[in-house]
Amino acid sequence: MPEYLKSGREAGTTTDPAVQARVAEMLGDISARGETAVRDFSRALDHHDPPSFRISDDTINAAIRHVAPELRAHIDAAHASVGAFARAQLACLQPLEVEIAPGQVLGHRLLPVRSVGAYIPGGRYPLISSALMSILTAKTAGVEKVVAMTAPTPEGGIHPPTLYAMHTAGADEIYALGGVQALGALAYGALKGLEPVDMIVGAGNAFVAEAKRQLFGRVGIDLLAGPTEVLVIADDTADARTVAIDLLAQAEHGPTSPAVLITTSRALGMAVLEHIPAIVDSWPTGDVAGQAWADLGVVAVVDSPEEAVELSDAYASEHLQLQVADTVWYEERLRNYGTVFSGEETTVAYGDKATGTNHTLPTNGAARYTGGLWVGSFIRVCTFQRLSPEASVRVGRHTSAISTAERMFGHAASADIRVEKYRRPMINI
Ligand code: HSO
Ligand code: ZN
Repeated sequence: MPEYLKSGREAGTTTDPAVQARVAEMLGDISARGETAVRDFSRALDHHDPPSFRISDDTINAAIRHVAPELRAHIDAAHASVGAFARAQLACLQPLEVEIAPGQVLGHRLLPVRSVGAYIPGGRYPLISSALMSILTAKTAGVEKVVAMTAPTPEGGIHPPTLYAMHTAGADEIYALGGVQALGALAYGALKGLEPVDMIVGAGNAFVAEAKRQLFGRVGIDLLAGPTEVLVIADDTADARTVAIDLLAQAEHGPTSPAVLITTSRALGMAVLEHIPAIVDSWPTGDVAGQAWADLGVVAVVDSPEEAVELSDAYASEHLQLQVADTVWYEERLRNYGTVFSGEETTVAYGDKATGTNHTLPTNGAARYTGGLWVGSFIRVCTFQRLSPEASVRVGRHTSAISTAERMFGHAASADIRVEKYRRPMINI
């Protein structure tokens, strides 16, 4: 059993029924009243009711000129890394055609989703990098049309650096529209000139996540993103202050973000705890990070690296950092995580912004059954089959027998007619 130097409340995984009901009501209203309902919600919730929610090319170009060239260069560098990795991953996806038995040709084609709605979270922070993660990845996969939406700023536009990232990532249409009204507009095509999209991706608050859950089926979705999580595995070689900063960095996302340290060194665990208050006090975002840490932060001391792996796999954290001497030993054994940052040289914030891996990742234990967003998320692997007449007779006999045993008369008939038809020329030969 681990020794808990600090334990936290268990992070919530269920949606508040009040949120569920409100979202259902809003989506129902948008589906029924279209743009009028979208406008009503945008006016009431964001005080935003422009003649058009769509951002024009002139506005985009003017806004971009307000972004400092140095910041643009940093965004361009992140763009290059995200794009390069997405292209490399895309190259791993290959079409297939194989003759698995004589005359029985099977295969798959890779077909990109046609249209995608990319929701870029606004909320507490304007996440510039989220625009790259969803829009650029979709465009790299070959998605024809990406419609990007993000909540308006109090001035009624879009945070210029985020707009720059959205535009350079290849968004085909950009709208200043946030929350459930944005997701409803995307799914139902509830704005003049906007066609319903096939899939919606991107993180957001609890209302946005619930709207995606309710819209799933009508449209595809990527993941149901919950609050950001971090788990650090550290041994006695780790630097306590760096570990403390890394834990609090993700806690900065919001008061419901869990941060967990698993360590084989009690001394390191104690030292990390000692560093926390001063760091919290020195950060402008310390109130949020401090609250999340107080409520959900965990420091667990384990007896062995094996126990660290077992506990980490049970958490199945979105982000996993290894600040240990032998990172390879851990990497070979760990099974459940969204992405792993190996060694002190890298950290979650790097992946969030600029290493090039996607930062849309499984939370709430979903890493047990899925990876994060990637080019493959936008590509349908659609199978096909072709049979020679001989193969049709062979497969037809199997199909007929199985269907008959299931009492599926019609299925057997559609096999039998082929067996009958293609058997004859074979007999004649
Ligand atoms: N950690 C967040 C992503 C992010 N953080 C972007 C900062 N910027 C979810 O993976
Ligand atoms: Zn983050």
